[in-house]
Amino acid sequence: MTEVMGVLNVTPDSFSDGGRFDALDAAIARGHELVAQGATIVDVGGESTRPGAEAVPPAEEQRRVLPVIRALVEAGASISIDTIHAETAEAAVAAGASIVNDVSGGLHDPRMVETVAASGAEFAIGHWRGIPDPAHRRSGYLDVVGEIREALARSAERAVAAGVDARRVILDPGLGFDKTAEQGWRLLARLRELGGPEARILVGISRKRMLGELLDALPEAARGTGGPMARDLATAVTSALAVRAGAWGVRVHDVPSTVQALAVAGAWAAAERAESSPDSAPAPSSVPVSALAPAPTPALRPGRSAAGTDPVPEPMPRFDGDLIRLSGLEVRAHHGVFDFERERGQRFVIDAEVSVDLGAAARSDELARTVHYGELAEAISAAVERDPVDLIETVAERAADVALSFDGVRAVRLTVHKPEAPIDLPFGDVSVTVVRAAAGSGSGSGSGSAGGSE
Ligand code: PMM
Repeated sequence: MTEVMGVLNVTPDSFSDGGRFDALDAAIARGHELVAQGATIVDVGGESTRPGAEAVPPAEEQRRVLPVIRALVEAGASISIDTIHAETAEAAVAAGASIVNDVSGGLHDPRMVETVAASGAEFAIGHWRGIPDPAHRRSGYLDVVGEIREALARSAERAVAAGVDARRVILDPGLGFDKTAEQGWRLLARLRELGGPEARILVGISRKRMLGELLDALPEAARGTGGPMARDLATAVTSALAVRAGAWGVRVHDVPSTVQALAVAGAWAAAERAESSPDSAPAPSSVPVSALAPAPTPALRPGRSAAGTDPVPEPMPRFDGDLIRLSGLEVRAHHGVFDFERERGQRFVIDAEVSVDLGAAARSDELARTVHYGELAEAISAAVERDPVDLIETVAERAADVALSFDGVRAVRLTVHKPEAPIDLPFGDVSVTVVRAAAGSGSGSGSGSAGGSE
């Protein structure tokens, strides 16, 4: 499902809302409106991070955001707190926020990573090189995608070392934050390369200058009304393309336009799936926004193209459309290369996603037309408990094979975590992921168990 993060800037100096929502009631009403329009998360911020914006002391930031968060959480909304201050993050999570959205990725406030770890919140890590410089004097990159991927990985490692669960990390390229428009477009074009295949990538393009620069090059009569709202159509189109390119979520000011763009792209993606698998065509009228899944993504192997710069794409099993996700399945088993691992056994944790058409089951409400998740859990558990092997790769392969044997399963992405692995350094988790397609599923290369592992 695509996450649509609706922006709620509770700031008098906000570029985007002109300060209209700085009064408490109006801010809460705006939050409700964002949810009604289709926002799955409301991103509440009390300090603008836009270039040139005035710094706000954390106490004032909290005065602005905390009552809004409490009221929206009370009404059942899912909230992220947009802050670079640990103190505000801590108070916001205590008030009910479930995501800390830090555009500095924990770099601005040295206490941030420990605070997020202790709070148990999800952590959206933005790429940042300091308080954004409107003159772009810090926008020099030799390889913008590679450098930002590495910087995000470093920030994520710091967070995990401080105790943040790696599965709770979200990565954001930080468009507009010390990046030129050209660099921003390159990042979008290679979005999937910013993290591993499991990474959740958040894109905040909304109303940003890179869109303004693009629109300024159009004939005047095509540009619309001017002002930040004139960028909402371009925001919606770019956000839908970003999701198609692999984004997990998009952060936007104008939710309806993006929800509409996602619905269009979702209908398109559903039709593509129907074309590749005629029996599973969903009724076009029932395509939800969440049907939009990233286009089949080529895995990247470290080779180079003839031009010498671009990674060479390798076919991967097609893994889009409806999914059943089973996560955190705990199994005790005796795998590993050391004798003590074989003797004592240890905990393995499995996350599995099976790609299966859920349309028939959803319409008929019949269990027989879907994958019974209880049976799936038991089958995977039994496959993991089997005779000991050295590698978690082997365990993952066995479990994926079992998942593929369920009727209707077209592909499986399965991760085996070994959180108690014998590593002599502090670490959060180690895991392997395999992605496999059913033979004859029409997925990816389509011949037998095709796919890659990381
Ligand atoms: N951009 C702004 C603020 N918060 N959060 C995330 N995760 N990603 C972004 O790109 C981002 C953000 C810029 O400020 P605005 O709210 O005034 O647009």
